[in-house]
Amino acid sequence: MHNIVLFGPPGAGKGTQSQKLIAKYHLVHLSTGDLLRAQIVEGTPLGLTAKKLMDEGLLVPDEVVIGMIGSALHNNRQAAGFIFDGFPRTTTQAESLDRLLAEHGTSVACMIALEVGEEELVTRLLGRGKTSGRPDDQDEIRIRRRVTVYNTETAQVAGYYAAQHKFHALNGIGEVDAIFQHISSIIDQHQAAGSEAPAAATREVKA
Ligand code: B4P
Repeated sequence: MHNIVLFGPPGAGKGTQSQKLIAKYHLVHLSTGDLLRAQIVEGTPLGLTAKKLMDEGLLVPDEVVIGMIGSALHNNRQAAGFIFDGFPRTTTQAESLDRLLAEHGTSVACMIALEVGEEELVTRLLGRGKTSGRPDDQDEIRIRRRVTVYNTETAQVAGYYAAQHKFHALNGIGEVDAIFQHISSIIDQHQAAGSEAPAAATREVKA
C-alpha cells in the first residue's frame, strides 16, 4: 500500500490536487471534510453536531473523525493505498492514523504540505463560497478563524511527520498543473525508493 497525507491550511488546494492524484495513482481518496459533509446531507446526529462546528470554522472532535477513518479503512481493505485529505488535523489524529494503518499492516509513506499565505487563502475561499454553498466559505471572519485554528491546532502535525523523515513542503501558489507535477515527482521518488524519504525534497519544519 502507498499512503499519502496531503496537508495544508484551508483552501491550500488539497481537494483540488486530490482529484488529480486519484486519477493518476488509483488511490482511494479519504477526505474527512467530504465524509462530514455527507453526514450533514444525510441529516445524521453526527452530521448535525459536525455542522455547527464546521460552519463556525472549528474542528470536529477527534473521536468523530478517527471513527470515520477507521470505518473507511476497514471498508477499503483491497485498496492500493490512500490519499488522506484534511486528515490528520491534530497530533492525536496522527497517532491514531499510525495505529489504524499498523492494524492493516501498512503505514504513511509521506506527508506533502501545500504552503499558501493567509491573504491568498481568504481570496480563494471567498471565491469558492460564491458557488459552493458552504457556509464556512462565505464569511471572511469564519475563514480567518479556520486559518487561526490551522495555525494553532493543525500546523504542529507537520512536526510529527518531520520527526519520522516523511515531511515534504512545496509552494501551493501557482498553476494547478505545475503544483500537481511537483507533488507527483515527490510521490514517484517515494515509490521508486520503496518509501524511503528522498532527501533532496525533504526539509525540516519550524512547527
Ligand atoms: P475540508 O473539507 O478539509 O476543506 P478545506 O480545508 O476547506 O480545503 P482544501 O484545501 O481541500 O481546498 P480546495 O482544494 O478545495 O475542511 C472543512 C471543515 O471540515 C474544517 O474546517 C473542519 O471543521 C472539518 N474537518 C475536516 N476534517 C477534519 C478533521 N480531520 N478534524 C476535525 N475537523 C475536520 O481549494 C480551495 C479553493 O482554492 C478552490 O476554490 C480551488 O479552486 C482553489 N484553488 C486550489 N488550488 C489553486 C491554485 N493553485 N491556484 C488558485 N486557486 C486554487
